[in-house]
Amino acid sequence: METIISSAKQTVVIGPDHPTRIIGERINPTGRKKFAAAILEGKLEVVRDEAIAQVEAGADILDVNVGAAGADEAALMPEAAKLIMAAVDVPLCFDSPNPKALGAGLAVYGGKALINSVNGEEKSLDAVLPLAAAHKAAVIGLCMDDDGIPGTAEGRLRVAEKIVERAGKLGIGPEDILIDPLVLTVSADSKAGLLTMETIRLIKAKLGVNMTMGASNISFGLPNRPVINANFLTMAILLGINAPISNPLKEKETVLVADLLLGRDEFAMNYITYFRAHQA
Ligand code: THG
Repeated sequence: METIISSAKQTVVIGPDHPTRIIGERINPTGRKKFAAAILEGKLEVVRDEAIAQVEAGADILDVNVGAAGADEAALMPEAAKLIMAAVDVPLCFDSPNPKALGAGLAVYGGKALINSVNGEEKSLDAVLPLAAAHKAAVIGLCMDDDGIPGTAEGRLRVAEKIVERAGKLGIGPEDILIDPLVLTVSADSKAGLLTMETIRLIKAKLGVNMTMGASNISFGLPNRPVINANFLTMAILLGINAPISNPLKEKETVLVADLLLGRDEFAMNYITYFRAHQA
């Protein structure tokens, strides 16, 4: 199962026989007052700077979320995309709950994008899957539906199955779907991490699809977040997450080491090459 994403200049293949791909999370105003304020004022240089920093740190794909409170996402998304495409070569992942913003980003994009995201709600399936089909984009499917986020791995699997089935009816194959098991913070529910991991294992076994997740969600509200994120990422990669949404400035090494230890880095070439390029 290979998911192919591209920009005008680069192709990224996601799959079990490839290195784990990092979808850089940092173009996102959530929890970042200055970044949100800059976006609202139309100062999109912050977006470009964050794109360059993440690619230098080893991001393979960039998530683009311009959803600051009060922002006109449908206007900002294509502007952000154009700036990012002019600055870096990696493919983009358009992240918005607003189908208009997704469509506006896709309209200016020169490649095969990743859409973040569709979920099992009828409204979402009806709005987002046709966009993915029309633009021949791949899409992230969140394991939640009209009844909310299921509290069991089996419940989340059922939502994933529904998304795959409905996508298939529009000609979107399972290779163009990344399922997100959903990550909630472990500070609010001590079983949140475990439930995500059980869900990854079940969905991998039953559907065999490629998978993503918002890794940093696990540590909201806790001190020393990178160490929590790193351990969680390692476990999730072992179980089948192959394209986590994460902070490459903090977690690139974690991902390289996970691949090294899981036999996905022959002669440790990726690990060694990264350290040659990044050591002071
Ligand atoms: N699944 C999918 N997409 C997603 C998520 C998901 N997109 C958004 C989010 N969740 C993943 N992205 C982030 C981005 C940032 C943070 C967490 C997840 C984060 N930011 C710091 C904060 O809020 O405290 C701020 C960092 C800083 O100040 O530098 O934690 O689950 N499909």
